[in-house]
Amino acid sequence: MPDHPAIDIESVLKEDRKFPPAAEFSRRALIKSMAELEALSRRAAEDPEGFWKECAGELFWFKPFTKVLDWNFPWVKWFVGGELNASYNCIDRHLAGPRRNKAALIWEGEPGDSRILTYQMLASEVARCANGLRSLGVKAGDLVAIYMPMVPEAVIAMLACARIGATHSVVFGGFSADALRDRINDAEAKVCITADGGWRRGQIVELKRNVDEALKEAPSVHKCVVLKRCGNHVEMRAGRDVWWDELMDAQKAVCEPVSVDSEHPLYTLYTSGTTGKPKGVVHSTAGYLLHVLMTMKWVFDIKDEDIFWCTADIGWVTGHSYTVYGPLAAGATVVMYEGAPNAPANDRFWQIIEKYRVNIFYTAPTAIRTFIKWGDEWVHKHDLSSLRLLGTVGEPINPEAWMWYHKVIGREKCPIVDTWWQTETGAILISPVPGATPTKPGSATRPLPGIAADVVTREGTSVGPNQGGFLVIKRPWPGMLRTIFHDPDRYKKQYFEQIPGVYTTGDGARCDEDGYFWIMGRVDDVINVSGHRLGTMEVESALVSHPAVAEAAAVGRPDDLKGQALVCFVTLEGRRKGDDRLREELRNHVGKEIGAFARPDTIRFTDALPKTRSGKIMRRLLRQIAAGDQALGDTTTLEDLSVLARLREDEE
Ligand code: 7RM
Repeated sequence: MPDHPAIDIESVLKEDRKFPPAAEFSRRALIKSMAELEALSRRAAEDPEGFWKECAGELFWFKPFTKVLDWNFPWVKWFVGGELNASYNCIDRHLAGPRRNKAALIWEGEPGDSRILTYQMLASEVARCANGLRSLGVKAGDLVAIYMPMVPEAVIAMLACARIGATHSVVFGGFSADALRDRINDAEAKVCITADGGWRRGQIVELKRNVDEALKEAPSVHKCVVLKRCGNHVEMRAGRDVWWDELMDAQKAVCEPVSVDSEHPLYTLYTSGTTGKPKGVVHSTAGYLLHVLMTMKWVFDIKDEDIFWCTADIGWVTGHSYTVYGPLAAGATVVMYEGAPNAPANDRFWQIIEKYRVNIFYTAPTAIRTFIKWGDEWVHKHDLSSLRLLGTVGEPINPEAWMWYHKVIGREKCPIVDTWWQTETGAILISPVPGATPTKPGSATRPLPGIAADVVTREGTSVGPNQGGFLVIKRPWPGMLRTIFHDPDRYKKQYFEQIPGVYTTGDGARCDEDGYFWIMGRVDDVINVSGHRLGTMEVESALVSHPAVAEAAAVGRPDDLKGQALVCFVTLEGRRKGDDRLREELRNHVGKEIGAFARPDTIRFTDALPKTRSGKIMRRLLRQIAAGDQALGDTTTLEDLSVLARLREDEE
């Protein structure tokens, strides 16, 4: 573990704009005012267990729990003694009323094909798949790897696992054979579900070929189910590989759900740690499901008539929580899109919103910055008037991008929920509640009811308003991770031993005079320039506020004089080229926005930044490049390897 010096991240940027929710939005919202929200938060703070117990009435239980919380630091159990089934909660409970015939899934393939599954259709498909998995020997407690494109069958497979009490491990379809192999082996998955391929920018991503490669060194897998999506040629290994269609066609369309314990592991999901070795975050059934369901209501204000679209791939946690479990537990209609945002052209997302009249749209700041770069004309080609609420997740959103989202996509009418959470937290912890919270561009605003977030020093003492520090959570919450698969020690060390008595998020933050949280970036990325400890977010925000800059990443390079020198990697708007004059202009701009001490020492122009597959900038790699390191360590989570090669080519 990196040792964090007694942290004091200095906060250097000021943002004063404030946007109250429109009266019309508040009037129709589930939570209609700040007074109502504050009452809920107060109730939760005074009696957390009573509060969550009341919330738990929103789930359907096969057997009621006898105790709300069992907190044996750092091990937690929620809703002790209760039994339920996640697929029952996401499907069957909606079949008794009019939701039976409601669209659960509106799916759009990249080539333009589309499918709609009602809740009843989803029920039948999930039952067939559950029976199919059973026929392959999958039992409660077994692990199933899912390596699929963004197609309805991926959701069906997840829910089918849940139905029979199997724990799924979804591996993002963009991962390589090696990355897939490591994840399968760590999970010791018995069965792997995949497809011949998936569409991405008109090309076929050959998933089955990667699976074949991975399974050469993954002895735990004895069966592989293959969905025909693209029709590309695949090798089928006799005795191991079965076609999805052939397996499912032979099954009955009903399947009794298995009643599992509240704490039964619903899924594991791998996230890359700082050391590179992926860790399998384990989520429970009851606590997780309750937390995603409650945030669908509080944060997304979900209504029966809404069409909800979260653009995240199901290979990462946002897809699990806000394409699958959250919306379906709420009985909502979700949009799911298979391909790239620029296939066939840069307006694909806007075309989809117009086509299905999407009401709630949830995406990542990295995507928003890309849309800005592509130009407003792509947006203006489409009627986005159906949108009533916008959301972001994944990174701090710089105020520039927030304002663009607000004006160009939201037509200044839609509240923006900037939602802070992590794979480990399971669901959203800090976010505006759209009918209540006035928003400030760049702030995730306040913790949700029942969430005890704080900003503290390394010793665990709360810091004052507007002082930077460690973002921590002081009490357990239902959706929190339960352990790291096969590595309980790492769970303890990484999250509960950095700062005494609390959950450490690894993010730096400050809390302003209104109790609003401003996430300043990962603590490991803090840059120490002549004793000033700078969060990456603020330097990057300052750069992006310059009209020539599309995206920026700030890192430190060892420097004898200053401790660290500030190195900024910058991509420019449109076709603009960088030169020394612009370099000087950008240095001055940051100096003016933040202060002379924060003037970047080096500005490097690049056509792209290295990012993870979920769009987060990989500052660790940039740090190494800035320092001139030759070996870059683990790069398996990198989205586009060629970015690195290009970055190193134009090293100064
Ligand atoms: C959901 C997800 C978690 C990390 C987290 C932060 C960053 C996420 C925001 C954010 C500022 C946000 N899971 N992060 N959301 N930073 N504002 N609204 O992203 O496990 O992949 O990443 O992402 O650093 O710790 S994750």
